[in-house]
Amino acid sequence: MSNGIFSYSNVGLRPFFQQQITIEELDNCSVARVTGCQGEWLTLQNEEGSKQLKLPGKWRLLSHEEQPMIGDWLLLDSKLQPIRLLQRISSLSRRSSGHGQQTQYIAANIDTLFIVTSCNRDFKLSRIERYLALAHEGNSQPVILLTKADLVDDPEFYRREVEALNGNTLAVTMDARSSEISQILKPWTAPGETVAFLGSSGVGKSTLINSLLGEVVNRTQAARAQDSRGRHTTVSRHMFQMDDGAWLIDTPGMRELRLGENREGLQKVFSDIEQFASRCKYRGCSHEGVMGCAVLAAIQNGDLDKRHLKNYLKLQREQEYLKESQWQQRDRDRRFSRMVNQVKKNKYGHR
Ligand SMILES: Nc1nc2c(ncn2[C@@H]2O[C@H](COP(=O)(O)OP(=O)(O)O)[C@@H](O)[C@H]2O)c(=O)[nH]1
Ligand SMILES: [Mg+2]
Ligand SMILES: [Zn+2]
Repeated sequence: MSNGIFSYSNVGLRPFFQQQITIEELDNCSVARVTGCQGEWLTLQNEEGSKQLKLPGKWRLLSHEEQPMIGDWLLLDSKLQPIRLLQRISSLSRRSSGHGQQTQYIAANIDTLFIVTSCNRDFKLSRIERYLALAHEGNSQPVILLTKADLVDDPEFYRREVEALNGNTLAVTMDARSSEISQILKPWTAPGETVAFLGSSGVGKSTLINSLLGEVVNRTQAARAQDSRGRHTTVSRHMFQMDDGAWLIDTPGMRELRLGENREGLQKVFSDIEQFASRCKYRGCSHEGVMGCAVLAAIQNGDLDKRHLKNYLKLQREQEYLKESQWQQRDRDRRFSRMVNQVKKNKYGHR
């Protein structure tokens, strides 16, 4: 810690987490925040400072979700070996692209998700809605940071556009290089707060983080490497603490951010549509034919925006496709294990 004083509230150990530790554990164990992940190596921060820990092998057998990610709280025994993760208050994940449909976990226990987009080419309401759904899906509070306000004539136009989206989203315009960034972002960066930055590459995430940390850091860039199958994986991820302030998490450049399984995100961002939909004549209405469709009627009356509906249907289809492919995957797994059992039974076991 930069000020030499470590207090759990300073690093974000809220009552929500404290309550998960038994009195007995309080006596014998300690808690540390996972501030870095690099393959099987974790960087942990506790009252004694920062240390590296190699994750014991049995942890590697757990699902991705059950393994530590940055932002997690880890309970350690007296020998500083990990006992268990504390239940997360939020997590940020996305589905990776391609056939695998694997969920990729980005960070845990994020209080505020800064969705960064610039007031120019990058600005797309439908993308912002997707990010908003992602934030709600993971249970963090989104705030839209509109950078490069210095490069457009009317930055307020962009702010109004965002704030007119369903759900009263908060948006702030800024020049990410300005010396006032710490002041502008202060409402979300009090001690113990954890914030993450999400957005396309080039929109100013690193510039913002550098401004907040008060130094030029290159360390926000996640190192990339290839795993044994030649796929790109991010091997290194870190969070950084501002002087006496919040934890900052940069997210690796993500071209594609697809929603996970959880429908809550969509429900929040598109609650207006879902409200109209409950009045459609037919249950399971696709809102694509006019027969008794209250959603299309709302569009006709100007109560709903066409783009908004189009985006909703698109994101919904994506999510349905995910469910289907997971079901197919499970089905395949089942058939495979039946086959294996059969082979074992017939004693043709060894290959
Ligand atoms: N004029 C202007 N340039 C900016 C602003 N924010 C970022 N930049 C520039 O845009 C480029 C990309 O910024 P960077 O922080 O690396 O984006 P990142 O990929 O999101 O981390 C850099 O050259 C920044 O100086 C801004 O608000 N105004
Ligand atoms: Mg960057
Ligand atoms: Zn309908």
